[in-house]
Amino acid sequence: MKTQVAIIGAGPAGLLLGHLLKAAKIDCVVIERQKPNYILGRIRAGVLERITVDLMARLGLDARLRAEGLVEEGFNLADGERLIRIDVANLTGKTVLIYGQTEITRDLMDAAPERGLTVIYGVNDVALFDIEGDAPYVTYSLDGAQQRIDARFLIGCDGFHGPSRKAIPDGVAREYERVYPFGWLGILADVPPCHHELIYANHDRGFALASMRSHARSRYYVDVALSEKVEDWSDERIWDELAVRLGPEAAANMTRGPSIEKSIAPLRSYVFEPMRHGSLLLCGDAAHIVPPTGAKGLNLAASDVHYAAEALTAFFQRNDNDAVAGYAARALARVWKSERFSWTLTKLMHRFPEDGPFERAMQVAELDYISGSVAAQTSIAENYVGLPV
Ligand code: RFL
Ligand code: PHB
Repeated sequence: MKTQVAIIGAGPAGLLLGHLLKAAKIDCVVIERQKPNYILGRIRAGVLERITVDLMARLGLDARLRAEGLVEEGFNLADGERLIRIDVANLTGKTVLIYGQTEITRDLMDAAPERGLTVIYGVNDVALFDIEGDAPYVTYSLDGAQQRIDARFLIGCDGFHGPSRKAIPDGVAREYERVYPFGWLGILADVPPCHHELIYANHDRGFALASMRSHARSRYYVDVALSEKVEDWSDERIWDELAVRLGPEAAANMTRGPSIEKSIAPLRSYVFEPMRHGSLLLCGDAAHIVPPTGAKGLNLAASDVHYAAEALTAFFQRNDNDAVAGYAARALARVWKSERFSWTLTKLMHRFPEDGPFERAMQVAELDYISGSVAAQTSIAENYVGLPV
């Protein structure tokens, strides 16, 4: 098969990019290891920045998101007893939208056939070749048969564990990584949220987050040591822990119910440079990971895809090579700022095993400062709502 752009991975990054390229009349094919139902079963992000909503609007795929998404004007930091509200709407003039990654992915998947976007699911043994030249190609097997796609560009949208990043030679690559000594145990339940806005809590017993997917579906997290097993956490144990960590006001309004999903996600900060090598561009989790504190991962994937679509459109429509050459620098400038914010919020809201009384006092002092400073709240709000693209 021959195409202009071969995209590896049909998560939000790969599907969004495929649709944007199709809209720009650029030929592309997406290949994906999993089947659609598996992808839709992965419970992940819930908070969308403007860039992500705007891209869906540009594609004309925002009808369900506008109808079902919850507009959030602020969020809260909890410190034991008190709630510190960050009034995002008043401080920045912008809002975020609660709408699950699963739903965005479903909207993009459902629209693929009618937009002529080819997505090949269930491929194995994906390998990338000749990425340093002008005629790269990707091979894979499907139902036991070996296949090959020749393209002008390959785009790695295959998440943290995919093969694309690994195709870039060690000699040109640079990795930055911080692995955190805890994970987030998440629970999804069909119960009303305990609060109409998100609450990120730093309690003596550890971190907790109250989030939601709708007025009838809640998403909660507590941080746990990496040695913990999800089987050791009954629903009741999680609800008990949430009630303590989120503070009395949230606990009083919390409705308990059976979990419909429960999993532990490890926390990591990671950046891979460069995000382009020759004819291979990386987008989303394939190039970087942020800890979920601050809800930046999916939104960074969206901004990468926006830059990549602009660069590829300039190349194919105007013979402009410079935009592709500049892709990595443009994307990384935004990536590093989101890495900084996610890391800062993670440090502020979690207990690290190595922390002593001094570090704890610094967290308390910082939360105190934030609670009394419009400048500090504005800084947090403008990062939370999404930095300019
Ligand atoms: P994905 O979603 O991992 O998709 C990559 C796709 O590539 C496929 N793939 C392959 N395909 C072919 N061949 C191979 N060899 C392949 N290997 C892999 C995979 O099957 C998959 O379909 O990456 P993408 O598209 O870059 O999207 C990134 C986001 O998924 C991720 O950043 C967010 O989910 C992170 N995240 C959050 N981000 C936010 O913006 N807001 C949030 O509120 C938020 N909450 C979260 C999160 C991530 C979490 N977990 C579990 C990691 C909460 C959690 C708990
Ligand atoms: C979620 O709703 O899953 C969620 C919300 C905010 C975060 C991370 C995850 O920072």
